[in-house]
Amino acid sequence: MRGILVTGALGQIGAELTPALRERYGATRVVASDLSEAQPADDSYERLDCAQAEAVADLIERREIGVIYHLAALLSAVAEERPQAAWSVNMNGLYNVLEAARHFGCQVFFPSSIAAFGPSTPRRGTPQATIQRPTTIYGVTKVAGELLCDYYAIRFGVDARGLRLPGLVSWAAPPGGGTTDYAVEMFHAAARRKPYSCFLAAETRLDMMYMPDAVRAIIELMEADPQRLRYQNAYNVTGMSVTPHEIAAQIRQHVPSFAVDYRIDPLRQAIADSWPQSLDSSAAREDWGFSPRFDLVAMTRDMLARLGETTGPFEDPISNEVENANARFG
Ligand code: NAD
Ligand code: AKB
Repeated sequence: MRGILVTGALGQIGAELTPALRERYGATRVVASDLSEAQPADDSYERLDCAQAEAVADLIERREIGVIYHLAALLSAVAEERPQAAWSVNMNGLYNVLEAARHFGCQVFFPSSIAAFGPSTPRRGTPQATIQRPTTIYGVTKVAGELLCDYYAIRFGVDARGLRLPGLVSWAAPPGGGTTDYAVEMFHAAARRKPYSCFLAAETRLDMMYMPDAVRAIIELMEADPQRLRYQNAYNVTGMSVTPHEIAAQIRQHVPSFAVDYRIDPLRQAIADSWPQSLDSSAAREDWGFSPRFDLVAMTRDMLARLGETTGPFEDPISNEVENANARFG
């Protein structure tokens, strides 16, 4: 059995996808890689800068890699601050991975994003095939990445598959500098009984998905029967369509004292305003059975429970006071 390589494995997705792959395919088969110099005692991790073509090809040959989950990228907000670096990492990194995949016959997973759409895209029920004219450098690299994967599939027969992921909410690792990070930050603040200043406006509606659904979708797509994949690369997937106000209200079901104010960051607000509000994921459902399990209610319950395990038992001082008062006075 050839190995499995995860690039950008120390990021938000890699922190949960890598253990899931190890559990499913065997710990020794999965090589995690990222920029960090960290050297674990075993050979489960290798430092790899994806922008270095020779290093990518060398690792894939040396470790006899057959499948690549290519997660390394700069996310939307960071990319907008450093557009040249974003082009280098997101585009040259993908090109190097696809070239190595062509040479060594690897299957490739490429995560696209809701950012691959732009202001001229229909914002509600955004179709699988529609206008893609993003106005961010991150979105430009995602559309170009989708097209490059298609090209390598058609021209060279590389089995390159991908999802257009919405904002992902998770507890295991912090998000890496995106526009949807506010959702994760809100849960962390609530779990620490802190107020939160949201950088997007209260009514900004975007697609989101809980990480366990994203990890399952990635693995299901990669294992899907290729004959059934009409699109192969860049399937729309989503778990919920929510606003900061709605997430905060759901958190208050568990933490009644949770306070949010809105201090809008014009850069990230402009990015969010250019993205879809609700993706149509019917093609993913029909072609390979995509079916998310977490809605806002289930995700909120699970996030707060998981964060409670790391920050201590989940207690809200104000709701406790109310409960104590009720207990005292009947
Ligand atoms: P992240 O920022 O948390 O992690 C990215 C990782 O890539 C980091 O650990 C970073 O060190 C690494 N990296 C950066 N430059 C590198 C380079 N030159 N070579 C090797 N590694 C490098 O990102 P994430 O949230 O885990 O996202 C992974 C992928 O999924 C990205 O392509 C992102 O665009 C896509 N995606 C993420 C989301 C989300 O909400 N998290 C949504 C849609 C798409
Ligand atoms: C970001 O906000 O940049 C990411 C994404 C939706 O691609 N979370």
